[in-house]
Order: sequence, then C-alpha cells, then structure tokens
Amino acid sequence: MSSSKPLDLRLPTPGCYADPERAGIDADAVFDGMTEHLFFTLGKLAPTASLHDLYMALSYAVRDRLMTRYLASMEAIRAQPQKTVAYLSAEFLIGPQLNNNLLNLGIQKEAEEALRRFGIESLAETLEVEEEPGLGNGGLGRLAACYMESLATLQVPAVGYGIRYEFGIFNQIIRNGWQVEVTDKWLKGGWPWELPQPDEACFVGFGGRTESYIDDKGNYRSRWIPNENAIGVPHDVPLLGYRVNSCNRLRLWRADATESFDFYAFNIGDYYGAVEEKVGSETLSKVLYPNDGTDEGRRLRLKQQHFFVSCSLQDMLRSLENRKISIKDFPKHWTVQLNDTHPAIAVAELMRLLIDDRYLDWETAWEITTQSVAYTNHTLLPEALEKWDLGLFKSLLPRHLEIIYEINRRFLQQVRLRYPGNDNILRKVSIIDEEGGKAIRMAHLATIGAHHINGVAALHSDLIKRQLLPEFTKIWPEKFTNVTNGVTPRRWVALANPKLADLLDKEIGPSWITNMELLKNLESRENDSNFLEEFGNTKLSGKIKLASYIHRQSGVLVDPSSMFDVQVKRIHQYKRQHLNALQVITQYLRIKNGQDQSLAPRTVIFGGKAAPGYFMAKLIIRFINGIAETVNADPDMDGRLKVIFLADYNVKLGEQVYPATDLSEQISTAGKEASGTGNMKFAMNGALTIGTLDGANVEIREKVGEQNFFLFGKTESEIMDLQNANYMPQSYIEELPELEEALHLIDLGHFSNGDTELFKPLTNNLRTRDPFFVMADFADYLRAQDSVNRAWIDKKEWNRMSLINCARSGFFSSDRSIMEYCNSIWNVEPLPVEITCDVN
Ligand code: 26Q
Repeated sequence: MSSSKPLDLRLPTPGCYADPERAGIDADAVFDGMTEHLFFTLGKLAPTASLHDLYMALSYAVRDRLMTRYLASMEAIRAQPQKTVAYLSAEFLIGPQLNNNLLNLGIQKEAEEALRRFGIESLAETLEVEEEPGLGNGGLGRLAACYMESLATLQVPAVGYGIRYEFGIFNQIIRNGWQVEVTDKWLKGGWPWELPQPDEACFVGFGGRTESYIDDKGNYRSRWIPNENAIGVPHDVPLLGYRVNSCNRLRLWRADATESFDFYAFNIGDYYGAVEEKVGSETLSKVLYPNDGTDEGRRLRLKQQHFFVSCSLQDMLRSLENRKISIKDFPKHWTVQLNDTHPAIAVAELMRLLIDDRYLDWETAWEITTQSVAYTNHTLLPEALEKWDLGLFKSLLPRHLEIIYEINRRFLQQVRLRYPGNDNILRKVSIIDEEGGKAIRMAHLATIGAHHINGVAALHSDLIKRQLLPEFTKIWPEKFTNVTNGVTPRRWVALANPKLADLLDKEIGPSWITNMELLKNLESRENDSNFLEEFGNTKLSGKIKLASYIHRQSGVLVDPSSMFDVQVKRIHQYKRQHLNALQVITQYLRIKNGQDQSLAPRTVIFGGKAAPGYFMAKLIIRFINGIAETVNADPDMDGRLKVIFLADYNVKLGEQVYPATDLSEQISTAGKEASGTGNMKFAMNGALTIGTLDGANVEIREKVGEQNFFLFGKTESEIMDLQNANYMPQSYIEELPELEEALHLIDLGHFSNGDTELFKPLTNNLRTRDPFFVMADFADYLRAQDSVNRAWIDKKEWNRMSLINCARSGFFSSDRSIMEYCNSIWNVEPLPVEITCDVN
C-alpha cells in the first residue's frame, strides 16, 4: 500500500462485508489495490510489470470491489424468501469483463488515472490484452450473457448455470482464404474473474443400470446404480448490474475425476485403468461443441448436458435444504429457464432427484417440476432440433429413460382422452420418435415439462405455434408465448460506442442507459443539421477506428468515408452470406462495365465462423475471400469497392464493428432466423438495415418505420409456397442476365485464380437445389441495394434515418425482454440489495 494509513481490520458486520478501504473506488484506492495485487497476488514489482500484469492487477483490484456487492447480494437472496431465476444454458458468451465491470461500478476514469500512474497512457490498450472466454457459439450464448447483465441491472436475483469449457469456441484464422480452426486456450494467462468453490462440488453419475427395491415402509421404488461418475466443481463469476449493488452469480461447472470409484482398480494395481477413468471424466468440460444449428447427437455432448444440469439442480435443492425450506416449495424459490433444449434433461433429472433421492411421490414431483420449468425455443430448423438415439440415451441415462417413458405414458393417456381414436396425433406429440431408429425428441420433453414455451421474436413464436408444435398448441394454448429478444445497451452502446454514449448523455441525459425508451427524445432533432452532423461524426469515428484495425490485421486500406456495409454472424446457408457475396460481384461487374454512376463507394465487410464440419459454410468463407482478393487487387475498384473478411469474429470484435456500420445486412431466408440479435445491436448504433421479413427484423422495421428500412425478399408464406411448388432456381437465373453473368464469372475461375472447380459445389447448388432461395430473392435484393445507393447520396438524409433507427431502438433493450420474462413467465420481483458500510 502506498497509503500510510493502517488497514481497517474491523470484522465483517451485517450489511458490511469487508474492509471499506479495500473497496474504495477513487483513483487512489484503485491504484493502491493494483499495487497490492501486483506484489502479493502476482509476485511482480511495478517497474518490471508487463501490460498483462497490469491488466491482471487492475482486474483483481476491480474484482475486490465487486466482492462486497456480490456477497451482499448472495446474502440478500439467502435471507429473503424470494424467488430466484436459474438460467440454464450450455453457452454463456460473456465477452471481456474488465471494462464492463468498470462501467457498471462507475470507475472507468478512476481506473484510467490509476493506470496512468503506472505509465500506461490509455485504458484502451490495457483492455486490449484481455482474452475473452468464448463459452458460446453465437446468438444463443450471447443472449444468455445480455440477459444475465439485465437481470443484475434490474436487481432481479438470478444464477446463470453452465459449463466452464476449458476450450471455448475455436479461434479462426484464415489461410489461403480458408478457415482454419485453432484451439481457444482462454485460460492460459490466468483468468481473474472466476472464484472456484470446491467445497460446493456435486457428484454426477452416468451409465450403469436401474433396480427396484422395497423401502422401509414397504413401497416399491426404483434407483439408479451408475457405473461411472464425475464431480462438478463450481467456478463462480460475479456479474454486476449497472450502478446498483446487485451482483449475481454465473456458476460454471468444471468436471473433475472422482477417485472413490477407482480405489478398487488402484488397489489391484491397475494404475493405468484408474488414470484412464480420471482422464475420461475430465474430458467432460474440455470443449464446447462448435456446431450451432446442427445436432450431431454425440455421446459426449449428452454427457455434458446431463453433467451441468444435474449439478445445477442439486445446487438449487441444496440451497433450499441449507435454509430449511421444504422441497415442496421449490417453485416458490426457483424458476428454471431452459435456454433451448440443451438443458432439457432437467425435466427428467429434477423428477429423479425428487422421487428417487427425496422420496416424493410422482404427482407431487411432477407438480413441482412443471411449476418451475419454462422453455425457450431458438430454432425451427429441423436439423437443429435435438434428438437423442434411444440406445445411446439408455446406455448413459437408464433411469432418466424410465422417467421419460412414464412422463410420456401419462401425457399420451391425457391426449388419448382428448382425441379418442386419433393415433396420428399420438405419434406426432410423443416424446419418442418412432420413425427410423427410435429417438428422444428433446423439444417435446421440454414442452411437456414446462409451464411456458416461448419463441424469441413475434414471427418465430407464431411459427412455433403454427408449424413446429401445432398439436401441443391445441392441447395447451395458454403455455405458448413470445418474448422478443433484446441486447444490453451497457455493452452494445456505452462500452462499444463511447462517442455515441457521450452525445446521448449530453443530448437527452444519462438515464437512457437504463431506460432506452428515452432515446425517442432524439427524434426532436431529426431536422437539425448541426446535430445530425454531430451524430454522423460519432459514426465516422467508429469507422476510422475499424479502418485502422483492418489495416493492422490485413494490410488493406479502406476508406472511412465509404459506406461500411456489414454482415457479421455465424456462417450458415440460411443466413445467406453468399447472397451478399453475389451482389458484390454484380456491383463489381457494373463498375467494370462502366455502369457505376449511381453506385455508392462501399466497403463490404464480412465476419463469422463456420462449424468445422460444415463444408458449404467453409466454402462460402473461401468464396468471400476469393472475391476480396480479386476486387481489392483491381485498380478499377479503387475508391469504389473493397471487400473484407474479418477473421475470428467474437464479442470483442463485435464491439468494434457495430459502431462502425452504416448498413446492416440481415438477409436470411424468411422463416429461418428465429430472431437475430446483431440486427438490434446495429440499429441501436444507428445502422440502417437491409433485410427480409424474418425474425426480429419484422419488429425492427415496425419500430423504425418502413421508410427507414430497406426491405426485400419473399415472405415466409411465399417461401413456403415456393417450397411446396416445384422450385426451380434456374428460371430466376434466366430472367436476370446480371445474375447469370455473375455465376458464369465464378465458374470461369475469375475469383479463384483460374480454378474452375473450386466454387462448383456452390454454384451447382444454387443452380439446381438452392435450398435457401438465394436465386428467388436475388432480383429484389439488387433492387433494394439500388435504393440503398440512392439514399447514400444525400448524407443529411442518411444521417436522419440513422438517427431515427437509433431513437426507435429502445424496445430492443434486454431490460425490456427481461421485464417481460419476469412478469409473464417467471413471476419474480426485484430484490434491491442494501449495503450499510461506506464503500464510497
Ligand atoms: C445442438 C446439438 C449438438 C451440438 C450443438 C447444438 C447447438 C449449439 C448451439 C445448436 C444450436 C446452437 C445455437 C443456436 C443459436 O445461437 N440460435 C440463435 O439464437 C439467437 C438467440 O435467440 C437467435 O437470435 C438466432 O436467430 C438463433 O439462430
């Protein structure tokens, strides 16, 4: 400590959990905290500390300042008989933590000052060294993170439960235009934000058999004798709300080997056998499955799901037992949200824990389960709907299978009473899929076990009812609802776009950050040229920053005054990055043919990862890079067109991209994108959208107004009609010479150094099957892009539309989404946390 004051060593008193000195939030206190951590925690001397050391020291100092709030929040939950949200998700894509915590604590300036005293000029360069934990694939994982942030900000008690993958989503590098996957070693430099809690570890079983027995009271019971097990060790990440004391817990389970089972093997000298089992159970939390959208049905994935779900439910039950609360009151204390079907095994596991371990009868257990569990669906794509092969499931979870059979038997009985003689409906709603090899449909298990099922945008929720689960909707219309996704303005505006945030503070006052509807007040300035220019300048400064990043990464110079036209998201055929890429080729051809008078100068930017086994998606990345190479090397394109593929798109890069975007590409085939959340981040940051009537685009367009949105493409029902008729992409190609020419040029090898075979799988697919109707939407997409070009000419008008997009994006704050979940699904209330001692 540089301060000469003695440490205040008062013992913790109620409401005051620590030495207030150590929780001080002025620059002096932060500096002292850093000094202490450098020395005692990191074993470093200030003069020789690296930037990474300083990042660690600052992070530890900030973490200290979370602790009072975190422990007070945990204590408030323990002491109050109030409901807590348990958000179960296989993915939490929380992104970098330091700046978020500084913002929410309100000490960005103080931290910057403290760093200055160590000779570091800017906070930004320190933030740069933080590794983000890539514990998710994309939208679903990031949504979980936005929701946890809003829950804390709204002071709603919540625990996020998930897996602490040792290796998160792979890092993407681009080699010769192809994606190459590299292991994500996010823990290698030490990650200061987690608190391991080995004393709260839980046991989980796998495999083995079940048996019946008669208990002391003469009742027939079943029990599970697993033949393999693992220990889940909680690693807790404190998640602080914005300028509140509420600091919730993200509890991520790491799998450890158990030793007890192997003492026998060990004793008889089978040392390697014992170690093998240890290695086996440790692989459980090793790696995140990188395929979003396709269900691979892999054994280890099912093990991961059961592992984290079982640990989490045991943890919830234990919390009641510790507080001497009756298990029957579980639904009064916990509301369990399933983030897609990945944690849907919870329905069977909660039943098992209640019946086999706590000896409740079936009816009571079922009542508890169905009053606690709710399910969010995130996809309609048939290939993404989770199904587990029955044999595989039985070999891993034999007792759960028995329970699922019983759930199904009772459910089908009800359905039979309601629809006598209708075997067709029974087949359709059964949890067991009897077609082909028998399989367990996890969406059916979740739907039957949940009190609410919601989709993530109005259109999507409607399609769930009409197409995905129509029979269930008839049976339980009241269960089905919508909660349109949202994103947190703290990360996606305040952190990502400080220039815009400053302007908003100045113009409408700082309350927008927790009340995004206030952005509406910007509309009064829509005709104020000076203000529009100022607003436009925040965008320009975002573009200058991104341009410099692009230059550093790829050596390509892009012009910040050109239109930044951006599509960042997972690479998937339904998201149609190839539609965008083809459009770029037509723009290129127009320039080549001297027909570029009305074209706006554009920098077209792509970013996103492809699932490693998804050939077409990887070929699309290669295709974009092929186009980029040709276009960027052509002097005719100078000042007119540039194409960039940003490698390794992740949360951190997203924070650079959203503020720098003029045009947001949201061009999925109608009916395929459940919601999208990037679309919201773009709009909040003032980008205009070119998009289809899909997912939340529909609502974005409604809110921002149709004049301020570039709409194109077939509607969901038109797509259905095409699908049901005999869709022939060739007929659309023949009608459009520009499209024909673009495809022809690709086949000539123009974007592949003369290789005429490279992109054949792509062009053949588009010419013959075109499963996502790229050809059917192409002409209308070109038309919409032409109106984008026209709109770009009038900068003031563009800025006005941009302002309106930002001003009307308030609905897409995750605070609004979370309030809807609280009121219409969870029935939970905020629990403000008081801290009595002075943490200044
Ligand atoms: C399933 C089984 C086996 C292996 C992997 C998976 C798996 C993993 C991740 C399946 C799907 C995902 C992720 C899906 C996802 O991110 N969906 C997106 O969710 C967003 C939040 O609701 C929506 O905005 C997007 O529209 C939706 O695509």
